[in-house]
Amino acid sequence: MGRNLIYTMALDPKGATGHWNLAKLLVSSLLRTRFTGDIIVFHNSPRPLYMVPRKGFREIRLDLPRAARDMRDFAVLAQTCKHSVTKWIKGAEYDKVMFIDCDCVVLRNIDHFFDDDSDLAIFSEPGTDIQGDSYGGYLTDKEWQRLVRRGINSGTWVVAGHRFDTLLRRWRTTQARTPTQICGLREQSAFNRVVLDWDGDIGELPAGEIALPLCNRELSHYRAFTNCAIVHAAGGDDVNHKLRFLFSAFTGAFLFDPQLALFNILEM
Ligand SMILES: [Mn+2]
Repeated sequence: MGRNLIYTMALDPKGATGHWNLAKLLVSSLLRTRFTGDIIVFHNSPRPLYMVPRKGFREIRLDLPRAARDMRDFAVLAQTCKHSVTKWIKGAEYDKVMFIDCDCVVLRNIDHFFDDDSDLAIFSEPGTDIQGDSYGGYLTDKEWQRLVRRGINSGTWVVAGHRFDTLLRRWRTTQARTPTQICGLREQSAFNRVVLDWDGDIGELPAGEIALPLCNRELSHYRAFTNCAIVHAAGGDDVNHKLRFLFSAFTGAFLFDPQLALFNILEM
């Protein structure tokens, strides 16, 4: 068995710290749950995530490919960086590579996400149709009319290391094309296209272990997300809103005890 890798992308507008902190919550949650693989965070802050290095964790400075014109342009550029990392990550060195959006925390160990035999494991969101404008921007007309399938989230997937380059190259070239349908999220729509055309075994990440409580009503029940392995704050609009929610998920999972010791220290 080779080594596994998780990477995420945390880019902030100049002077902002929102995504930097989201990534830190995510990495801390992975380390607290004893993830056994390597972790890489790409970020654009001069400040390191941790003052004390963590074993198996690396941070890489990455700047936007060009200056952003406005906040919307910034978000598009930042999302595009998800598939621009083959210079730093050599997929063949790993058994599996997982991408996790930085607006996620893990509530328990996710080593088993890497056990699947398929060479691409994805998360199809419950209660969605791939024709939604978040997923279906690159569907053909026929698929738009007839394909029955859930939309695929581009924020959590695992690929076999030897196919990592292929996946990212296809994702990048697809996204460079003009969408063929109504398209809200171009990066995620391009990912859906690549999965539909994938020439290999496709698996689903463990059912019921990924929750999107801020955008998916199927999983919005409190128990549904507190029992999940990954909580993904997709659709949480503003970064501070996501941070507040994920901070509460993190503290609920890792800093809670029935005597509320931490709270009582702070509220002496
Ligand atoms: Mn996300």
